[in-house]
Amino acid sequence: MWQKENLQNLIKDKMKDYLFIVVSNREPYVHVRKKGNIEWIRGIGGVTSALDPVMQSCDGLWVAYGHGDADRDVTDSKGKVRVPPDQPSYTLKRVWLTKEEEQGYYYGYANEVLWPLCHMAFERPIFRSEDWECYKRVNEKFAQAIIDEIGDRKAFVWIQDYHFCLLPKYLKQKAPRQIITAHFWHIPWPCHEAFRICPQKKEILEGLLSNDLLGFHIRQHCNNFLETIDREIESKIDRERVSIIKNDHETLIRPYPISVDFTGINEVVNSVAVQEKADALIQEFELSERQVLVGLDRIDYTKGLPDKLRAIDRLFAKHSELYGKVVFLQIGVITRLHIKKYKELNDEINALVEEINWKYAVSHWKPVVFVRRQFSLIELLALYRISTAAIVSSLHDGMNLVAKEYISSRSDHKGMLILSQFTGAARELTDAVLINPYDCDEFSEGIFQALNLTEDDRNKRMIKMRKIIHENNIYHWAGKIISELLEFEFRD
Ligand code: GDG
Repeated sequence: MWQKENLQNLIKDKMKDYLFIVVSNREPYVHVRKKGNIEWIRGIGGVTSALDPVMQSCDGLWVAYGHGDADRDVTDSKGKVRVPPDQPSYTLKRVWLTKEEEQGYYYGYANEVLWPLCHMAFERPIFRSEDWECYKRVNEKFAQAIIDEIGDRKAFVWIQDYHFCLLPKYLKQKAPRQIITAHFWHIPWPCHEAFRICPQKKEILEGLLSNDLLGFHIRQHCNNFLETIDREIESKIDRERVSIIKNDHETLIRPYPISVDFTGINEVVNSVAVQEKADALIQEFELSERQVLVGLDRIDYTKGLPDKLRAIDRLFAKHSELYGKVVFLQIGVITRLHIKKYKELNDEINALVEEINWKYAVSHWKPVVFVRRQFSLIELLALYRISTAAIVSSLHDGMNLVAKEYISSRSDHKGMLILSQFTGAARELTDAVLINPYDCDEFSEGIFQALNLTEDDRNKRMIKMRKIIHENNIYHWAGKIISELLEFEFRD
């Protein structure tokens, strides 16, 4: 079984003569100014939570956009700083972007085109040619930042996500013999019919085909990608090797389901700190003697938050015996608020919460508590542990790490996961209560079922799911990708 130590050893043995570089938009650590002092926080989001333990194991270089208001104060002249700040073990190199670049590349092309294009959530992408030009410029800027670090060395570069479709192409153009790239696509890859509307589709696909290895969470996303290439790009598809050959260059296409640090979570979850935080949450939100349903999502239209609230509404409409006995506690951190759709979603959520509480609340009890502050890891684990069940209601999700964190945190074998069948995680976690978030009746029935499971049933299902995540943990994910990456040989 892959654990932190295997990964460390693999990297120490095989990577020693090379540079190992991870590139992502979001940085793992952000420096901010608070009351005149400089403080640091961990970046939130799936990619960061997944890769930080991997980088700590191998002392690599992480290249990311530096957006904290004190980021420049702690870096050297090349934008570099050692992290984690309290236990430095690898280097973070920050790339600086202007407001216009952030707008066009991040909010514009990445999040108003590629994000809605790849998620089947029926949100229309907004194509603006100026955003595309900006996206290309920023990809070029990242390529130059990486090339500056590599010098005359050889490097394995591991690119994260949909912000960097053109980065592999630029890197290979600048240093064809020195770089081998793997690219992991953290969101779904849609069917060809959905993708073909994109005006820049050919350049995006050609950019991605500059990679040596291209990974998705599940086989279906790989198949969708192969079909897209088949229909759009002149190339040869090798179905045996599952690869695409274009202009004598081969790109391997592989499924790697991302996961969480199961062992790490289990080491922390039984601590006194988590127990104390659990008690504090019970007191703060008046949860004593009540069944608690929990949710934790970025506020994003793909996460199905209005659908989750409507299912809660239906649950109370059908089951008045639950009044006063069940509370739904949702943590939701606001992201991408500069995008109109996200503002509207936020308003829609506020209105739904207010309406549900107005309908059902009685003295000393309201059915929904919506908390908008960011939780620390300790609080997050405490939240998971006080629950009867957690609800993940994504309309479409590459994987969903909250689902896997939740299962990992329940070393007591209690709790239950109510999980949308449209998440990548649903492929592995078949013992969860699987729901269709679009079907309000079925969804609310699923919640009711999860509240009323026998202890024995709960136990058996949790044990099975925990075994799966214990084995397919984050080190397994990273280990598989890095092992495959190391098989490539640099061109002479
Ligand atoms: C993308 C894909 C894929 C959230 N709020 C807090 C907090 N978080 C952490 C969670 C979890 C992560 O953020 C969210 O990860 P998800 O996987 O659920 O979702 P995305 O951000 O959309 O991630 C997704 C992922 O990439 C990885 O490939 O699974 O499909 O969309 O780790 O715990 N963490 C803390 N406080 C919060 O308030 N500490």
